[in-house]
Amino acid sequence: MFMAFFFKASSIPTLIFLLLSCNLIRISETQTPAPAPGLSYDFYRTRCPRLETIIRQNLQSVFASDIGQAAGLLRLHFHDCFVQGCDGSVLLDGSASGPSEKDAPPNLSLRAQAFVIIENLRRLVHNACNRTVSCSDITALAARDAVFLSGGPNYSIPLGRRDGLTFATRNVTLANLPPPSANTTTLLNSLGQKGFTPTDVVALSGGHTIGIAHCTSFTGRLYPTRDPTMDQTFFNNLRTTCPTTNSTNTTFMDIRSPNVFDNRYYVDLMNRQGLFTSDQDLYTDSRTRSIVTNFAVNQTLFYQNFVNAMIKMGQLSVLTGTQGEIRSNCSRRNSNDLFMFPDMESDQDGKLASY
Ligand code: HEM
Ligand SMILES: *[C@@H]1O[C@H](CO)[C@@H](O)[C@H](O)[C@H]1NC(C)=O
Ligand SMILES: *[C@@H]1O[C@H](CO)[C@@H](O)[C@H](O)[C@H]1NC(C)=O
Ligand SMILES: *[C@@H]1O[C@H](CO)[C@@H](O)[C@H](O)[C@H]1NC(C)=O
Ligand SMILES: *[C@@H]1O[C@H](CO)[C@@H](O)[C@H](O)[C@H]1NC(C)=O
Ligand SMILES: *[C@@H]1O[C@H](CO)[C@@H](O)[C@H](O)[C@H]1NC(C)=O
Ligand SMILES: *[C@@H]1O[C@H](CO)[C@@H](O)[C@H](O)[C@H]1NC(C)=O
Ligand SMILES: *[C@@H]1O[C@H](CO)[C@@H](O)[C@H](O)[C@H]1NC(C)=O
Ligand SMILES: *[C@@H]1O[C@H](CO)[C@@H](O)[C@H](O)[C@H]1NC(C)=O
Ligand SMILES: CC(=O)N[C@H]1CO[C@H](CO)[C@@H](O)[C@@H]1O
Repeated sequence: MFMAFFFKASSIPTLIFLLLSCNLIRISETQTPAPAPGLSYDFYRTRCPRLETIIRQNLQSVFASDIGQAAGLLRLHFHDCFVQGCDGSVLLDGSASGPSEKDAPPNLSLRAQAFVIIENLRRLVHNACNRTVSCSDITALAARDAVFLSGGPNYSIPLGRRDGLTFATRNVTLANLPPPSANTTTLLNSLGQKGFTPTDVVALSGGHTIGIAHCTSFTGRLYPTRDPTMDQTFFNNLRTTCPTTNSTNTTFMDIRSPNVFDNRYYVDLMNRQGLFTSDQDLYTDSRTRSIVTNFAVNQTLFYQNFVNAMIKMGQLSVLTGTQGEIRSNCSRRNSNDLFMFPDMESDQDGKLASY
C-alpha cells in the first residue's frame, strides 16, 4: 500500500475502546475509503514522479506570502466535487462558480486568486511531465496541501481524475451547494444524498477552521435582530464589522485561530461563536451535537474523520480512464483549440448546449 498515513495502527484499539466505553460518541466510521475504480495512490508514480513535490513546494512559497490562499484552494476543491463531481468543471470559464461569472449568486464566488494558483501549478507540472496530470487532480492535491501547510494532517489521496468537458449551470450549482442559512436537517439531507454520514458532515464543516466570509453570508443572523443561538459579544463585534446587511466587509470564520487548520472551529461552536447557521446549528441539533463536542476535545479524532471525509469527497463522480480529458489550460476544454481537435468541436458544443 502507498497510503503513507499519519495514523498509527495502534490507535484503532483505543478508538474501539472509546466507542464502547462512552455513549456520547456516535462516530462509527473511521475507515479510510477505498480508492474509486480507476483512481490509485500511485497513479503518477511513473507518469509524473515529481508531481506532489512540485505542488507542495510551490504552495509553500505561495502561502508564505499569503496564508489566506490556503482557504481559497480548499473551498475550490469542495465546490468542484459537490457540483457534478471532482472533474475540474469549477475551473472552466463560464462556470457559475468561476471568476468570470460576474453576477453569480451572492458569495458563491470563489477567490479569483485560487484559479490563478491552480493554472500556475498546471504550467509547472506540465513543464515537468507534459500533459499527463489533470486539473482536477491538481485541485485535489492543492486542497490536500492547503490543509497540511496550514497546520493540519498530512495524508495521501487517490489520483487519476480526468477533466470534464462541461460546466454546471447556475441552477445545478445552487442545488448542490447548501446555503450558509441551511440548518442541520437541510445539511444532513443534502450531503446525505451524496453519501455522507452525519459524522462526515460535521467533519467536512471543519473546513471552516480557516478562511473568511463576507457579511452577506451571515447578516441574516444579525438583522433585524440577533439570532438567539449566537453569543452576545460575538454578535456585537459582527455588527461592527457588518454595519449594514449589504456591507462588503469580510471576517474570519474561526475567531480563535483563523489561519490554522485545527479543531478550534468546534470550540467556537460550543461557545456559540459559529459564523453561519449551517455551522452553529451543528451544535444546536441533538443529532450532531456530540460529534461537535468530541471533535472539540480531541483534535486527532477530528483529523482522522476529516481526512476520511475529504478522501470520500475527493472521489465524488470522478471521471477516469478515457473519460473526459487532460486539459492543457485549466480554464477551458481542449476542444476549444480548433487546431488540435477539429472534429470534436461540434460534438462538444452539442453537449454544452444541452444544459
Ligand atoms: C456544509 C456546507 C457548507 C456551507 C453551507 C458552506 C458555506 C460557505 C460560505 C457561505 C462561505 C463564505 C463565502 C463568502 O462569504 O465569501 C464558505 C467559506 C469557506 N468554506 Fe464552506 N461551506 C460548506 C462546506 C465546506 C466544506 C466541505 C469545505 C471544505 C472542506 C469548506 C471550506 C470553506 C473554506 C476554506 C472557506 C473560506 C474560503 C476563503 O477564505 O476564501 N466549506 N463556506
Ligand atoms: C507527508 O506525506 C507524504 C506522503 O504521504 C510524505 O512523503 C511526506 O514526507 C510527509 N511530510 C511530512 C512533513 O510529514
Ligand atoms: C515531453 O514531450 C516531449 C515531446 O514529445 C518529449 O521529448 C519529452 O521527453 C517529454 N517529457 C517527458 C517528461 O515525458
Ligand atoms: C433556475 O431555477 C429557478 C428557480 O428555481 C427557475 O425559476 C428557473 O427557471 C431555473 N432556470 C433554468 C434555466 O432552469
Ligand atoms: C430546517 O430548514 C428547513 C428548510 O428551510 C425547514 O423546512 C425546517 O423546518 C428546518 N428545520 C428545523 C428543525 O429548524
Ligand atoms: C468594516 O469593518 C470595520 C470593523 O471591522 C468597521 O469599522 C467598518 O465600518 C466596516 N466597513 C463597512 C463598509 O462595512
Ligand atoms: C446599502 O444599503 C443602503 C440602504 O439600504 C444604501 O443606502 C447603501 O448605499 C447600500 N450600500 C452599498 C454598498 O450598496
Ligand atoms: C482521540 O482520538 C484518537 C483517534 O481516534 C484516539 O486514539 C484517542 O484515544 C482519543 N483521545 C482521547 C483523549 O480520547
Ligand atoms: C487559458 O485560457 C484562457 C481563456 O479561456 C486564456 O485567457 C488564457 O490566456 C489561456 N492560457 C494559456 C496559457 O493559454
Ligand atoms: C455581495 C457580496 O458581498 N459579494 C461578495 C461575494 O464574494 C465575492 C468573492 O469573494 C466578492 O467579490 C463579492 O463582493
